[in-house]
Amino acid sequence: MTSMTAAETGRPVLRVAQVGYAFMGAVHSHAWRTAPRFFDLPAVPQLRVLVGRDSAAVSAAAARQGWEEAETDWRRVLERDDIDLVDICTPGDTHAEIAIAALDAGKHVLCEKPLANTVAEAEAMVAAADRARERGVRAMVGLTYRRVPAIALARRLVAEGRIGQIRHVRAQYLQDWIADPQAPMSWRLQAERAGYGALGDIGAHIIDLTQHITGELITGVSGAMDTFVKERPVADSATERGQVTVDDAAVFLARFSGGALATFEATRFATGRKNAIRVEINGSAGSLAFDFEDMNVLQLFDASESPETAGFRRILVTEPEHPYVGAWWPAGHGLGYEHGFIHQVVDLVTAVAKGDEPTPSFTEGLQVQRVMAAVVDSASRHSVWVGIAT
Ligand code: SOE
Repeated sequence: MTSMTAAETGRPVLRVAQVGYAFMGAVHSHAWRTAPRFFDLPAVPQLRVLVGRDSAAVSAAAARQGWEEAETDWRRVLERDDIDLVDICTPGDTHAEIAIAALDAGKHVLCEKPLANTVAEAEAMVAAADRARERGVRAMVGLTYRRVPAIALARRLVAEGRIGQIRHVRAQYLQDWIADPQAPMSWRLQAERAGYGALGDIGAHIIDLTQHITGELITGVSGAMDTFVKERPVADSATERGQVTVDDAAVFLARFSGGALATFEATRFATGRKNAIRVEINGSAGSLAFDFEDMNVLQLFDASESPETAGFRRILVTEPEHPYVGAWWPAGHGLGYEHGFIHQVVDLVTAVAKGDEPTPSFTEGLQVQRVMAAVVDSASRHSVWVGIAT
């Protein structure tokens, strides 16, 4: 499958290069391909080049995922005049290097989360994004779940004051894919590649989501972390074992800038939970609850209703009035994991074409990084309270 051409659409094109083609790369490729087919975009993405280190594998992935060309060196892509945007879907250890070089080369950047592996790297990326902005070049971090319609609706309801002043935020991101001690090593379990474990891979999402929904920032944390299985088999080897150097689970208490008290839990050891992103927010006038395992639903409790009939209402977030939903299927037919990534492309392309600042910005990605670093700091000092400048 090839990308739509400018002639087909009569619109400007946005020529994309994507680095990485595994799980995240495949989801991003699908989003780049699909967004212009359902949304009326001001510019049409063209899937120009897919980049990966293994020549045969990247060529096969390019053909499968709909890219015009394959390339083994991202640096060569930055030298090309026919690339407008670089999408980074690699492990965290390469984010800073690729993103800074791409921005300095005048390419817009979309970078997967977490923004970087350290606060220092994230700060350097923000500085590059600031330099680039002066030349009209945009940067965005891929905290994708913001674009799940039920989450976007939750943010809208909070902003409208529907649940009043926020008292509690309760957030969990629960997976179980390494609960089995025999699950093999992967880059996600190595600090030098991934930075953090559950905290960075999935905790980053709930830090971002809760701040996004409430419109408030986390001002301090007290955390605890553990690595339950410290050594794992190396895939394709009968004898070799590798050291797990990241956290398997992270929990923390937090305070929000509006005064809410919060609890967070990120783990890959919640047996039976596959991708349960659960957020509950209790306000003075009501509550909201979301679980990604039932992602087309948002629960709303309105405290002003008569106690006789009040209760959590299950809102099926599939009406055309709901954020992003109008572009899709008739009411009740539901969206899936991949749609958040498509909506991310829609918002990014729209911002780039209009010259607006896309969100979440690298600055927002840096703030998430600071919260994670504070959790690690606190955990390493036996859960001491660590403040975060807002
Ligand atoms: C793996 O744990 C992972 O793919 C995360 O890296 C993603 O960000 C999340 O969307 C699903 O889980």
